[in-house]
Amino acid sequence: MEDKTQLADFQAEVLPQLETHMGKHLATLNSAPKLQKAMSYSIEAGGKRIRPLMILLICQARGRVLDDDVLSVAGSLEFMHTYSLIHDDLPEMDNDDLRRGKPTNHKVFGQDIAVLAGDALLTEAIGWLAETNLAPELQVKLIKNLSQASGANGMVAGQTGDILGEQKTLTLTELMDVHRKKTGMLLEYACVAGGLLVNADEQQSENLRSFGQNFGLAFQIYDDILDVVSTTEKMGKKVHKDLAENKNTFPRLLGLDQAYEALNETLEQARKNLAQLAKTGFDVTLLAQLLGYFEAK
Ligand code: GRG
Repeated sequence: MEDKTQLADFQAEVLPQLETHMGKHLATLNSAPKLQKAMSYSIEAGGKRIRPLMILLICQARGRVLDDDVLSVAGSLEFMHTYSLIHDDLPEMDNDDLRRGKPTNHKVFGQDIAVLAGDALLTEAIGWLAETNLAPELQVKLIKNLSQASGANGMVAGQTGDILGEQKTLTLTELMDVHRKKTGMLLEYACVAGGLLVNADEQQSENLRSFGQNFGLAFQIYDDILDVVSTTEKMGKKVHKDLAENKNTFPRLLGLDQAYEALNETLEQARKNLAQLAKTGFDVTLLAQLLGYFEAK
């Protein structure tokens, strides 16, 4: 079991800085009051902040000061992620009433404003990167990577595959492709962005990207396992949730034991990535502690 004490201290120190930084940036937008409130509502609703945290952890691992530019790159990613959640919750998609323990954006502000709040967060996520004091070439690389991770061949493609896949049982390859795009690519981007911020060399960048991919896959397998081990009522009987909802999940395709095995193998790969990074001067202590997120609950 990973010791998470130092990671908890780090989170307690840097996440409030990130919240303040995002709040300040939102305030500079000075948009129409209802739109402004809707954007702030979903950002302030919280969440684990795993994606920006990964960027901050990679900078910490290389001793880079967590200055305003680093916080902006981290905040920009959280804006992108939050837009995806607002849109995912809409009646036309998952039709959810609750997100981050609060009523969803469209429940509070209406569907029209929720669509627009998501659109604005998406656009501002990109624009924010161009407003940093980072070197222009670095800004362009970040913008290109974030656009690719979230756009027509990234997260949006994954969401499309997920929606179309609801009509049928996906193969394992198809399921992995959907998850890699829908959830994995933003986590991978977090590691790529971290690498760019610490000026990683080719081999380090490759290991960071691979760590992000393995983290993303583990994140999804873990999420699916949590889904199946929780139960839900159907016609008065307790049944596994994913079976009740006929969802495409790893445990459904592989069986629960095999899904746990796949999770452990993926985590092992992620640890190997960290071991490689450690050989080239990264202090991976806290990044390793982040893998404790996947402990059995
Ligand atoms: C609408 C374009 C578009 C994309 C939506 C990410 C996504 C695609 C949908 C989210 C649906 C979902 C519940 C996916 C499972 C894994 C996941 C991404 C969970 C949410 O991320 P967390 O757990 O959330 O990091 P917090 O609230 O902690 O930020």
